[in-house]
Amino acid sequence: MEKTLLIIKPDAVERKLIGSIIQRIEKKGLVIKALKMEKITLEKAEKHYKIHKGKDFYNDLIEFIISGPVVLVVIEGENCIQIVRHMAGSTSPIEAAPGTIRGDYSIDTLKNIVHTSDSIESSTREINNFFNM
Ligand code: 3AN
Repeated sequence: MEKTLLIIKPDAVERKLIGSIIQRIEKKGLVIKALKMEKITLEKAEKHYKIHKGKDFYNDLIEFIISGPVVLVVIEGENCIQIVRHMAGSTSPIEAAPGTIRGDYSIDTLKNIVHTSDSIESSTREINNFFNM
């Protein structure tokens, strides 16, 4: 069965949005397979965001994702990668539609509440970076 990684980012944890975000996933009918809260290491952050290395926002992105605890969630369900990406909404706060997680909770491109895997290859790589499963 398809799996995806959702990261509830430090801004969302600080703003006490963990429950609201997880509730959306459960209400949708997806299954929470694993869940943990931790402050991720610089090494794991760099591995996770390696495709963005060299971009102008890379250093800010790394600094932000290790700035406080995150909640790492492995979600399972048919087509869950695309479903959870639609639920997260666009990266741009201008385009993130109301009703999506980012559309409802963020006006910032960097501090945008959640990360979600964008393909089967990245979900496998990302889940293996944070979980033994
Ligand atoms: P998404 O998370 O929507 O798949 P990516 O993979 O393009 O977006 O970018 C990864 C993360 O980098 C975003 N979630 C956001 O936090 C940050 N980011 C992307 N583009 C920008 C940008 N132009 N300025 C600042 N931060 C950005």
